[in-house]
Amino acid sequence: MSRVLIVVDVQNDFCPGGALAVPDGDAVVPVINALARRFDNVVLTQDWHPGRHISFASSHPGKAPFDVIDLPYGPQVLWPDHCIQATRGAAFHASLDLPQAQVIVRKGFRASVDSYSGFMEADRVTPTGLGAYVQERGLTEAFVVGLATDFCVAWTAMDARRLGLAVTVVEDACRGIDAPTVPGGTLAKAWADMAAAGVARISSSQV
Ligand code: VGL
Ligand code: ZN
Repeated sequence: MSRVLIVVDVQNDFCPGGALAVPDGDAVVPVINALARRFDNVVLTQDWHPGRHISFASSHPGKAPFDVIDLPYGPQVLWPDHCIQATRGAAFHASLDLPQAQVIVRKGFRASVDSYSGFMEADRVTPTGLGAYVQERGLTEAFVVGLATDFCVAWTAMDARRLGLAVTVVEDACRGIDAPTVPGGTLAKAWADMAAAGVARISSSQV
């Protein structure tokens, strides 16, 4: 099988001190750097929002981060402003050391639609191009790592399954937000949804 490592959103705003900091988010960096040495194919995703974005609570008067609203494409969790195009917060973590990465897929750059997945925007019809890339390159097995486990990692992993790839999430190379927007929190739900979709879950020592 031809393997690809998909490194999701290891950006300053998702690390401690960032606008949407994932607890312990920067702990994934050394794990991912080491893991990536064992892959011929490495792809990065980068959350890349315009200054006003539909996923920002600041775009909806009276709403606060972690409120959920209904949009034409479904429910949308609202977030603090984050990963604004070409800001320091949107940059990759300075210690992420992946010179071998072949492709950087930016997502969430349309003001009126969010994109957790590296493959398909939240409207579920607009592709990013990553699906065509993996198919044209003959990549059949995806390992997904990065931030955040329960949003962009999970959505990317499940979309990779929909494309027919074998998919594994490397748990110690991910960290989650665990938003209280669903009973039991979003992290447990994401792991359950991924398991139901046939996504495998391992630690980096098992890769
Ligand atoms: C993400 C929330 C909003 C993520 C991106 O990378 O998981 N989460 N934008
Ligand atoms: Zn975002």
